[in-house]
Amino acid sequence: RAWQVPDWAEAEDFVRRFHAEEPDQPVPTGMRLRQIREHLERTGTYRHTRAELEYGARVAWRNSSRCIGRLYWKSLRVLDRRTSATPDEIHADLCEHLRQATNHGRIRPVISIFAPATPFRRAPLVWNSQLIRYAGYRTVDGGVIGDPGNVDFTDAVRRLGWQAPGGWFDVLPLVIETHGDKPQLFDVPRDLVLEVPISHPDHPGFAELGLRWHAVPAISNMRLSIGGIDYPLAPFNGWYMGTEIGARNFVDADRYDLLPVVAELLGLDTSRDATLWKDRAVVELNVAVLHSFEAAGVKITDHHTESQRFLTHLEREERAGRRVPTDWSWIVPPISGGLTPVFHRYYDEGDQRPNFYLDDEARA
Ligand code: HEM
Ligand code: NRG
Repeated sequence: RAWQVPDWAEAEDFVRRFHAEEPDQPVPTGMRLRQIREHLERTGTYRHTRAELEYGARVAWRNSSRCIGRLYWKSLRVLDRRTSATPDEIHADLCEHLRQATNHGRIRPVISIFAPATPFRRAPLVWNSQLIRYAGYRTVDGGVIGDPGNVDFTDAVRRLGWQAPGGWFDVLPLVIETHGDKPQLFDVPRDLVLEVPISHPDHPGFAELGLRWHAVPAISNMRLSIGGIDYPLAPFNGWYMGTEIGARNFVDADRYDLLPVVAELLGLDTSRDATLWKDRAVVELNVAVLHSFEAAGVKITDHHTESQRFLTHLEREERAGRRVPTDWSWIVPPISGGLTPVFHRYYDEGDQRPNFYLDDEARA
């Protein structure tokens, strides 16, 4: 994505909002606005203060209309990494991000913000969609070993020289690109990847499937946009909602596609759809995911609890006089939708900034 001159109106709107929500700034609003305007005219860009950066990142989360976890938006830890320039520095910062986020299972929401796009320098990029993802390998018979969702990315890192172990849950290397140079590969140190082996409280056979998942979902391919400035590399994480793993990653036909395997383990009648074998299997899979994370002491949430918390968030925001743009089709969980309160109502829609954006430029 080519660099763009930050829009003055967006910068002004952002700073005014920031000062309105957080009064007691050391510099008066008018003075800060004049400063920004002058920088924009002289250099074609401006630089956020740490306080602006922190507020901007938290509000970008608050404005993420697809996120059900927004009740905690104020607790986001912001790591200012704008001066990290080389792939080695960036890799060290990403490792530190994972360390602080994982916190031995007591997961903390964290965002690391790297250099923005400016007229003088291209912003650094990470090609991975998340800091931790499992490789997927196409087999000769047309099947896949590993995560089918990451087959193309896995091909790309192999072309860059990655020696693939060829297993079902191989953590992919990080691909870091700076200044548009050839990207560099880095392994994620094993001790920074907390994983949970999946077992079921009532079905011992479950553990023998050898399933596992990583503790921390850390999205690394979304652009953070604050006050007209783009931060293409700003990986963030919270913790998982069980359904993301138990109803999507393990279940989608173009992911691990495990319902037939689970149904066989449970001895279900799979001869016709109307036996509801898929529904029964998916529920037990979700029981297993929540049970396993809890047993391992890794923070996770279930869709009932999180739906209720999201409605609490809506109430709080309403009381503060703010709109909460919300995308019904992403907020309603992929199982038992109608059993959760988020199903039974309508929401404000629309795009409020700061926010996170997915650019569909092909990186792999
Ligand atoms: C999406 C939960 C933290 C930003 C989602 C989704 C869930 C979720 C269930 C839908 C994912 C999907 O269907 O693939 C949570 C929980 C959190 C959390 C339980 C715990 C604290 C965060 C944080 C940020 C964030 C810290 C950013 C600072 C987003 C964004 C999306 C999203 C931008 C949309 C992603 C996309 O378009 O692919 N979240 N989230 N979330 N969340 Fe959160
Ligand atoms: N469904 C994806 C992760 C998307 C974001 N979910 C979160 N975000 N919980 C998956 O890996 O299954 N977060 O920042 O916590």
